[in-house]
Amino acid sequence: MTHIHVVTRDNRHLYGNELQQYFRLRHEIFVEERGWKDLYRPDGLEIDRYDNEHAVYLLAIDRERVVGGQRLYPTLLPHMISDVFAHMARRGIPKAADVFEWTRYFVVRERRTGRTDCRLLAAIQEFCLDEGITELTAVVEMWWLPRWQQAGFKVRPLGLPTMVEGQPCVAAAIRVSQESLDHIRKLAGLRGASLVRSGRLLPILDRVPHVAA
Ligand code: A1S
Repeated sequence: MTHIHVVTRDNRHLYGNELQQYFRLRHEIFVEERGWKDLYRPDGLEIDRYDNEHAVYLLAIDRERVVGGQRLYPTLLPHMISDVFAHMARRGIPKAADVFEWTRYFVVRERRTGRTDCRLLAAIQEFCLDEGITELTAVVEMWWLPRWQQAGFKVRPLGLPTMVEGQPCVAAAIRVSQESLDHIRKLAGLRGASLVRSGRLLPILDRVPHVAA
C-alpha cells in the first residue's frame, strides 16, 4: 500500500534510505528521461541548492520503496522562480510566509496509471491546508494546465507562456482550498486524511525564515 510521507528537517533522519532513493529517482527521471541535462551530476543524485533544511518533501512510499515525490520551498527565501524564472512572472512573484514553491513532481514509470499521481495531488492540498499554506507557485510545461483543471485546482498564471528548454512553459499560482482537496480526493478514491507524519514535526510556518527574497 502506498502512503504519502511528510519529510522535513525535523524527521529526515528517519528517511535516510528513502531520501537517497528519491534523489536518485530525480536524476533518472529529470535528467535521463526528461533530458534536463543541466541537472546532471556524476554521482547520479539530482540535488540542487534548494535541497536544504527549508525543503519539505512529500514522498509516495510503498513498503520502503519510493514511487513518487514532490518538493515545497518557502517563497520568502530565494527560490527557483525568483532566482531563475523571474522574467516569467511579470505580474509579480508571490512571496509570503504562507506561499510555497512547488517543484520536482514525479511518479516512477511503472506507477503512471494516474493513481499515485492523484494521491500526490491530494497530498499536497491536504498538507498545505493542514499547515496554513494558502498558495503554491510553480513553473510548468503547458500540459499541466488541463491536468490541474481536471484535478479541480484553481490556477492563475503569473505571466505569459515562455519557451524553456524548447518547451512552452508558464509560471502559475495555485490556490489551496478544501474544495480542491475534496475534488481530488474523490478522483483518487480517498475518503479522508492520507498523510503519514513520523517523528516530531514542528508546524511548517513556524520554520519559515522571515527574510525577503
Ligand atoms: C514540475 C511540476 C509541478 C507540478 C511542480 O495519454 P497521455 O500519456 O498523453 O496522458 C498524459 C499527458 O496528457 C500528460 N503528460 C505526462 N507527461 C507529459 C509530457 N512529458 N508531455 C506532455 N504531456 C504529458 O499527463 C497524462 C498522464 O501522464 P502519465 O505519465 O501517463 O501518468 P500519470 O500517472 O498521470 O503521471 C504524470 C506524471 C507527470 C507524474 C509522470 O508522467 C511523471 O512523473 N513524469 C516525469 C516527471 C515530470 O515530467 N514532472 C513534471 C515536471 S516537475
